[in-house]
Amino acid sequence: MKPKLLLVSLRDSYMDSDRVMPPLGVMALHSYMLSRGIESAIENDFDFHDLSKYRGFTHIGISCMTPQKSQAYKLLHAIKKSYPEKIIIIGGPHANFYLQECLDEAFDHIVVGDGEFALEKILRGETSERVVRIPVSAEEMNNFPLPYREPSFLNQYEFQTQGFKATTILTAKGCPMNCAFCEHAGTKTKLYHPENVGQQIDQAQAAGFNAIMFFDDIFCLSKHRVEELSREIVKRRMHYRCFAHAKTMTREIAELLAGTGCIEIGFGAESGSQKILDAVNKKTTVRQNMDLVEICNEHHIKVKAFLMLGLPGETRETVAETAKFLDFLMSRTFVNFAGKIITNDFDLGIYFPYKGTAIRDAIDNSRGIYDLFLEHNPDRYKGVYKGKHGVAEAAVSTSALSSEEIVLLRDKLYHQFKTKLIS
Ligand code: B12
Repeated sequence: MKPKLLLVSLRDSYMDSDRVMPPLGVMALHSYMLSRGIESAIENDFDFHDLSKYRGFTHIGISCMTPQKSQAYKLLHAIKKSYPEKIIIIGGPHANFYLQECLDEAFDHIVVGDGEFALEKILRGETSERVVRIPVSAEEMNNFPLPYREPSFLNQYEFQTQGFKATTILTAKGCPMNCAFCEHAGTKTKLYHPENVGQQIDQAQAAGFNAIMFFDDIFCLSKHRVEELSREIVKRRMHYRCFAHAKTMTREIAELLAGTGCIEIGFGAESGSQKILDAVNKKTTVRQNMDLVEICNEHHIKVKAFLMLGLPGETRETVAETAKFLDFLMSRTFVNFAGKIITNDFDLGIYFPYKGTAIRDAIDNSRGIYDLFLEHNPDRYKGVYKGKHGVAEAAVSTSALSSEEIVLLRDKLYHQFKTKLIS
């Protein structure tokens, strides 16, 4: 029988909105399958009440982040009950990092890592392996068709950056840094050619977007890379937001960014405590974090800093240092690209110990490296750093702070500094 694929992007009822960032993984797989002559459709609002609509599909591919796992399992059980012959495949970050949990469920296949070749092999019936891993090289990735960005689909998602209607693009995959809290630590870096990024901007422009949110961790990897990318962006006269790193930010890079339409950067400041930055192998200093803020603001670029409480070694003193950093960040006002006086912004989550991170692995293997304790069976938690209305849950504690104290301290800082926001 000819394969017919349904790709499911799950909903996130626990987030403020799940119609902000489009599901890039699913969009990449969909256009790849179409280019290979395989029938494929995307479902981003799965209807649990009427499964008969999915009768015609032979394969159901679910893309899953760990907080979405209960929905993925519910979908699996519902389909298998009504249509046991359908082949159900799970992929995405949850399949990568929670492989054993996925194996314990009745998925026919679990795809670890890149999905394009693996899923094609499954659809063509060329593998009977349950776990399928077929990496894609940088060259292959650059030869794939562009992600599916049909305006009617893309326009269901919208991210606003300083009043501009934005959508997401990745300029690279992987991250060379080795932060102990991240699953992507030390993964192979694969860059998209600048021309490929340019074509993706064209797709976004054709769909009516006038700003881009570059979502990869390493947009500002080096001056050379920023030059290459900004040449493509400036041709299209788009405003943009990207991620930066305190280790690589310089005045020259900030000038390049500002001169080519960058109005905002996000960066992982993580903590205001040097002790904690060192403990999680961030390889940056609090001073570098402050310099990044100053340099960007001087160039009219707004900074959104991402921080967490509940990292190893957290104490009331380290929380006070984070408060000091937030005070520095949020007390500054500066003139943005449009001549308006505004403030910076931040997000403050609570560290969630996902499997696949150096911290979680060390604790699971009883290596006493970190001053961090996990609640009994932390994976029973949903696993969001920040959910609806900014609410965060804590599955961690330290020798100085209980999980309840971490939540209270986080809520206090969050509300104290969010009131300073001028946008
Ligand atoms: C964009 C992004 C988001 C967007 C999601 C937009 C969306 N609708 O998809 C937003 C901002 C909403 C988001 C939110 C969160 N995110 Co996020 N996010 C990312 C980010 C930066 C990029 C993901 C992406 O688009 N990649 C590009 C595509 C092309 O790659 P991909 O999705 O991995 O897909 C490929 C393969 O995985 C595979 N694949 C994917 N799906 C499927 C399905 C099938 C059937 C198959 C066969 C294969 C397959 O094939 C694809 C193509 O090769 C990653 C980090 C990263 N650099 O990957 C974190 C990341 C995925 N996020 C993470 C986290 C922790 C979160 C939050 C929990 C944070 C929070 N607020 O608390 C929330 C959870 C939201 C949720 N949905 O549950 C973790 C996930 C950890 C985990 N174990 O699941 C990551 C890995 C970051 C990290 N290092 O910690 N995130």
